[in-house]
Amino acid sequence: MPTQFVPRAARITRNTNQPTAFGEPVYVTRPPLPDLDQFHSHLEDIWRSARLSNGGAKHKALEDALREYLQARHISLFNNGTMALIIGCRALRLSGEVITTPFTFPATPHVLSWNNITPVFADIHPETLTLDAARIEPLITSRTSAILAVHVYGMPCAVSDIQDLADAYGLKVIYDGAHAFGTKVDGRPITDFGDATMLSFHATKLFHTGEGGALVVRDPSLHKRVELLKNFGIKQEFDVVMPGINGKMNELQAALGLLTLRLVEAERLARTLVATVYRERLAQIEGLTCLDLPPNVQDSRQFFVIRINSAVSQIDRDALYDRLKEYNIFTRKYFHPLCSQYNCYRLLPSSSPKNLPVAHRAAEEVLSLPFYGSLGHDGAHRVCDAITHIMGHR
Ligand code: T4K
Repeated sequence: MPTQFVPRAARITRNTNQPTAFGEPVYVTRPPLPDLDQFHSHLEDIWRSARLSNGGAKHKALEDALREYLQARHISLFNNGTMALIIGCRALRLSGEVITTPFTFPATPHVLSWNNITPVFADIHPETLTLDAARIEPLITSRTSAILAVHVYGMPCAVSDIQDLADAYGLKVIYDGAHAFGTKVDGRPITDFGDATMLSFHATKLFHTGEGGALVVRDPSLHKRVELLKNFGIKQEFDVVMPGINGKMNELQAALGLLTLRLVEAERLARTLVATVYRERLAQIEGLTCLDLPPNVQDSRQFFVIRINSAVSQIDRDALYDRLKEYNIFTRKYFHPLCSQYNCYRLLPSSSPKNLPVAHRAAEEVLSLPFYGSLGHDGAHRVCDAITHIMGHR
């Protein structure tokens, strides 16, 4: 009789009484890195051509590869995601006020400030933690020009509801998709929604170019404006048509991207295995829930986020964050504090905590766990051992 297959997770019996600390610090992420010899070979090409920036061969090759991988109509590469978003707002000619989420990285409202636009914070949805479409409408004024929503942790925003509102009020929609590389909704690429979507290729991202980013748009004339704005507004030699800036990705970044793109699928698979261990083990803990994406969504696998309900659990999120350091595990409280709590935004009328109760609660409860392929099955179990030891079983 053939032996029945027992998944490895089920075979391992763990002593959760005395978990040991990791020998090396375990951070929230670790970038997938290509073979150094392969990178060296790209460097040799670059050295031979003496073309280091301004749309060289590597840049062109990466742009083509990403356009195909992301099924994007028009893509522009940038030196970082923040610059892509700054230029996206500029190219869409946004002004006045833009409605956005406080539950994000500070770059999101900052790009509005860099465009002399006032961010207006709306509360988030209690389950998806993305901008709550039902909270947007009451904040629309005659000064509102757009909605800037974030696919936070790769969770897609309520794209249909947001588009309906934008259509009804004549607003633009721009998405911060820093966490949503490769996310799909019902098989449709996330970059298909809204007027423009920014992607971040920072070292901490699943797909990265060290520093880098992109803006994906659907309208060809918008794409032309973005391309001009990211290169000083230069149309051709002796002809500068608008006050642009320098947002260009260089050849070294693009070369790294060409190699990293080949690692994405394997990395996503390895992260899926880590996520499986986390989900199985952490479900046993009282007051701890894992953030789940709907079944029709292909997960970018950028983050693994848990929420701690301190009314039920034995300790709160902050205590767990601190105690995990004893095991050499460095989690992150993405995104606490809220952007509306920072000095530069806290005096805005929309920053009042009474307008943002769901976001305030989420910011107290979320914790991003170490999440990268090389953490592996055993590493994921050791993280769970530590959490279980600190928080206790159900
Ligand atoms: N919008 C949203 C919603 C974003 O989350 C971000 C960036 C942006 C816009 C802006 O996109 P970019 O302009 O950055 O393209 C990190 C990243 O710097 C930032 O890109 C990212 N979001 C944010 C969520 O995380 P920090 O300050 O938390 O990074 P840091 O240096 O503490 O790194 C976290 C951990 O990652 C480290 O403990 C170790 C590991 N790490 C980090 C780096 C830089 C590595 O292993 N290797 C590395 O090279 O912001």
